[in-house]
Amino acid sequence: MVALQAPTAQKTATRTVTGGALACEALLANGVTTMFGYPGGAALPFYRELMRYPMLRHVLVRHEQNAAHAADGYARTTGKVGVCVATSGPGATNLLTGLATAFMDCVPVVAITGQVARAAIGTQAFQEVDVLGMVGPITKGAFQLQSAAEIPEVFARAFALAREGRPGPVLIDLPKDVQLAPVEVGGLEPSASHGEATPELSAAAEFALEQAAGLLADAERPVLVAGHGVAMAGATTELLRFAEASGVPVGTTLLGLGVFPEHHPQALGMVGMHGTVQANLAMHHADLLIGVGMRFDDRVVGRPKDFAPGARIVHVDLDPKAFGRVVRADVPVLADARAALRAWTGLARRYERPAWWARLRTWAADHAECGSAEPESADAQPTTPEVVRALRRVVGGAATVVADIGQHQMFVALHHGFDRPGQMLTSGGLGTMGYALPAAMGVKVAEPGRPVWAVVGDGGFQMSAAELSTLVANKLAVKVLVVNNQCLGMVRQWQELFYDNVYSHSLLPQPDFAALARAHGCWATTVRRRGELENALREAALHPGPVVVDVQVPVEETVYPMVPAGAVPGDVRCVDAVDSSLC
Ligand SMILES: Cc1ncc(C[n+]2csc(CCOP(=O)(O)OP(=O)(O)O)c2C)c(N)n1
Repeated sequence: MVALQAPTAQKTATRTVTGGALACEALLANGVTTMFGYPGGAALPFYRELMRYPMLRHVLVRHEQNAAHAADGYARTTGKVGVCVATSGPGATNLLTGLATAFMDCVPVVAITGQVARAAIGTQAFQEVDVLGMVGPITKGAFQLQSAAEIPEVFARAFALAREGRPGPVLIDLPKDVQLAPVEVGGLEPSASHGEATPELSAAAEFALEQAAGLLADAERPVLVAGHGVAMAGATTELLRFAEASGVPVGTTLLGLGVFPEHHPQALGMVGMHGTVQANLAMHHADLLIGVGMRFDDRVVGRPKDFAPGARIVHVDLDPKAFGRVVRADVPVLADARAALRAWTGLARRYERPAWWARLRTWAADHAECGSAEPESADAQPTTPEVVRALRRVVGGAATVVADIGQHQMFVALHHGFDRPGQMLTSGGLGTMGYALPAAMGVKVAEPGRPVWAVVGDGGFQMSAAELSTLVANKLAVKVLVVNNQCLGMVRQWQELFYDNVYSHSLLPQPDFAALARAHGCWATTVRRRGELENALREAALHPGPVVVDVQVPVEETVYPMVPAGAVPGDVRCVDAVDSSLC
């Protein structure tokens, strides 16, 4: 719990408002225009006041978890802090998965929860939970208000905390009596600016970059892996300049997809468990590995002690805790990605390294068709790679694609092709099924003019399908593409490869999704044959409202390439389960 002094700002003409009203004004003062939420008893004073502030748009969701995911999608798209609201008790606990999702992926979100009145806290009152106790590990901070007078200062601190450094979620718990309390206030000044200039480099970072530049000049087999931090720092132009100035090959993490154009001749594609063969082999055989704005998480690294065995590792990150957490950092560079890449470009010389490029190109050419075979007959069910490529043809590069979790997510990452940051959103760190549909809703609220597609599995779709009603009620033309393999595909894949083909609880009976979508008021269609696929997607894209396209794909698909769990990127496989020889 954080207790604060009453604000000392100079007041001009004073007014008396309730804490709930002051919370609304504090949201406005922090640049908020939109929030996603769900009311309940302990939040009702705030909700009463909200109706007096038409400048604050509130989207009423169907489950609080989805409010957090929508705020997350809104934040990832706008770069602003996303806001979600819930009542105490079950409302607050329902937010937790969404906050953990945002925490893992460094997404700035402020969650406001109602709380029972202060006198009742600690008495097991109706709908009382110790939400501050619960969110400690999944937020950057949590505040419980002790008086209405604290609201402006606590809100300003919470928004600043959500944005600064490694961004993430922050929770503000508003006891009901604090929302009801009258408080005298002066005029509230909106906070000056929510944008950020490029941070300066420290002397230590400059020195580390000089060392790194020396290593790069000497390296014969360098590779750079760019992550989400590049997007968050707004450093894609700097990355492109650095890559072209130095000639280094570039891979991206799952959350880094789009920070380096995938069609660039130096692009290797995605690294990690389902990354491309060339990107994974490049990491394994590199003599210099440069990680920029990425965490070296286990899905990228595999077995840490055997990761990139011949490489020196340069790690650029603005979070000092990232260094050495999973793999060694021979040269840690504590810096914002934009500032670091800009400075390093000034030190870089271009080396062609023909032998290294010959190996990279051979790996890419040998495995170009990996895992993407298409059936011959127009009557067959389409494969998921084929569905993803058709989607790309239909939507072009303009759409934001929000992928849920599972096989379809990896197929999207591998086969769509991403050229700009923010073009693909997904829950990378927590891997939260049910994320895509509500996050796409947040994206659509943020950017109504941009096509937004949620690509979901039949499992994940059933976790958030109720939000179809929110889409309809708010006229949000999100397009939902259900990749329907009638099973929990990624679970089924692991059971096939590692659990003796015992399909324990992974086959998924399901309703008629098109009928379900129509019941919510969406336009919907079902695709059973590959010959129907592209037309259905085109029709869906042209429809003015929310749509659901249920595409039935084979049950027994397997995502390749794959680095088996516990292996290293050099063990990447590009073959079916029967022939499990290494590449
Ligand atoms: C909330 C949640 N529960 C369970 C999991 C574990 N999990 C990961 S992928 C997956 C299967 C997803 O199935 P589906 O949504 O149908 O997508 P598919 O893999 O078939 O493309 C499961 C259960 C998870 N990631 N998130």
